[in-house]
Amino acid sequence: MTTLYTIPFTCSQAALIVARELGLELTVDRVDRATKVTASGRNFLDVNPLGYVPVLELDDGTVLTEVAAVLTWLCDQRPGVMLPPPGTREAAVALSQLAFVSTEVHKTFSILFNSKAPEDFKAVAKEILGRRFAVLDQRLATQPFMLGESFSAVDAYLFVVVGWSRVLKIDLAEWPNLKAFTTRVLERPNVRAVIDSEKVRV
Ligand SMILES: N[C@@H](CCC(=O)N[C@@H](CS)C(=O)NCC(=O)O)C(=O)O
Repeated sequence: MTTLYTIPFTCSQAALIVARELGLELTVDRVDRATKVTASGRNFLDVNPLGYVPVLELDDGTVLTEVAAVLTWLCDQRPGVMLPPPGTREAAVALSQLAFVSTEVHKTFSILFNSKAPEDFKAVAKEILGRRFAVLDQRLATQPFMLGESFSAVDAYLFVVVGWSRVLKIDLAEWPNLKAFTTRVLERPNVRAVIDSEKVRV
């Protein structure tokens, strides 16, 4: 059985959403952020020496890190449902959007959560994030989801990272289409179920 290592309310939530939407069965092993010991008692640093989630450990022992790779692998188990079929032009667009969410949005948020980052650096990061939000807002002005009419793995990832705005008190009013997108995704029963499951202590 494939194991997904998670920390609640971090980017690993996107993998939980995608797995649930696709009806994939996974063993979920939660990582304690402070001790890096998992709920099953493993030293998570033996799985990923960098200590971050998500990590997918496949049944043959292959270890996959990086949200974009983890989501792509999950989607490849049900090709064409939450990402376009591999090798198509649409798949290249999807990869470009996954990479954008990862490198331009997620990693800019990471600066804002870094307690060692100086305040003036955080102010610059916030400004950059605003410019990225503007591009997303424009994209979502003409279509409900990042790749068009249907909910995809890109949306799951974007939803999770943009959700961190609430914690950081970044008001999304300036980007109404992006704000409406988060409400739209939150209405999905599978998304609600994942959020509720992450609130439960294990
Ligand atoms: N480059 C990695 C970054 C993953 C990442 O930043 N994970 C964060 C949660 S969103 C994490 O596990 N941080 C370790 C910690 O909080 O201790 C990816 O794209 O998956």
